Amino acid sequence: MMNRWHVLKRLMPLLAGMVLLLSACGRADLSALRPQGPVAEEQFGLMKLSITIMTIVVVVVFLLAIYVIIRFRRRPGDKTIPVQVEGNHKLEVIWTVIPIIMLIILGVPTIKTVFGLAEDYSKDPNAIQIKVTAHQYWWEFEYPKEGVKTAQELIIPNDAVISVEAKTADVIHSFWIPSLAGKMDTNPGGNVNKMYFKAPKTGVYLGKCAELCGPSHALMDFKVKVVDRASYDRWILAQKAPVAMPKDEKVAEALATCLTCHAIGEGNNWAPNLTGIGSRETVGGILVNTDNKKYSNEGTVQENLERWLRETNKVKPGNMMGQIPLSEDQIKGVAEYLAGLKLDY
Ligand code: HEC
Ligand SMILES: [Cu+2]
Repeated sequence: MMNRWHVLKRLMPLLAGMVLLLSACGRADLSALRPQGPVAEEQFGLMKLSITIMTIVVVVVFLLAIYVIIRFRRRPGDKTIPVQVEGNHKLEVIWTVIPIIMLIILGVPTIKTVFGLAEDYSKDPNAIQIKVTAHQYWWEFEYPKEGVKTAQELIIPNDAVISVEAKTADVIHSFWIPSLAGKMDTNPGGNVNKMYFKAPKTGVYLGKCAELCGPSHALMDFKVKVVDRASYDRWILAQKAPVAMPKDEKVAEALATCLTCHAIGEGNNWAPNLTGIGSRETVGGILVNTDNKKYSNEGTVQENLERWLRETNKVKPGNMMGQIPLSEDQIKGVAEYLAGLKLDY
């Protein structure tokens, strides 16, 4: 009894560590194991089904193996050669039929779900149409019907099917919102891959790039913000409203450089559209905007914008913006202007 307790005490830290590790798997905004919409739920259902079947197989095979090893072991002094069995009709039929039945149980729902999830809503007038373009290392979201383009933060209503057409501007990436849907690869060569999902619960969900795409792959995060229909409509309108340029001449001058790549308001350009950047959840998808900073990637919008401009290549190594040479005054001024670009919705 004492002895067993001793062993348990030594295992405690390990067990505690595992509990901690596994508890992180439960984040509702991030985990495929806590689905927050019907598509993710179906995918989770398939995971549970296949894990259950595989567990049964492992348990049965191990029990049989252990039984055989013990029951037919060589006993001390026994020098005889065991009976050599060749072919057993009954056993052969059993171990052919059981796997076939298991494959059918696994295969039928899998094929049904996979084909169901491939349904094409890209022509459905009631669905929200989103064109996703993956870039090293950021996400572009275009709403072709509404004429709106944004980056790093996908705003969607909670009452519609979201139809996604995903492509890449450079290398392979993969579009994944673990607790809602995915993954969907974006392939070079003009490929467009389609998927759909629904997000009935309002809230903010974390999205990821799920395909190693370069040094900042792990930082290629995005947010999905699910809002009610009225907020969504307000957001679309706000996103299309004209945006005032900075009053301060020095700031306007510095901003002119930025606008060779970015667009603010109506314009169109290849780098992230910065309209409403002051009211987004993040800067660059990875610096989280918050007023009570806890982690090193957090700060106020102003702090995060300054940090992005001050050390662009440190925040996202290998990014396509690069370090723009700016004075400390310019950094503060431009960041202040951008932080003030807020959308009411
Ligand atoms: C050479 C083109 C280029 C120039 C010039 C440029 N940027 Fe960028 N910028 C980018 C690209 C590309 C990204 C996306 C980087 C990434 O996330 O990997 C980006 C990202 C950003 C982001 C984060 C966007 C988001 O959606 O969260 C901000 C803010 C930003 N730039 C501000 C500026 C400002 C301010 C200037 C001018 C001082 C500027 N940029 C100049 C190309 C450029
Ligand atoms: Cu990527």
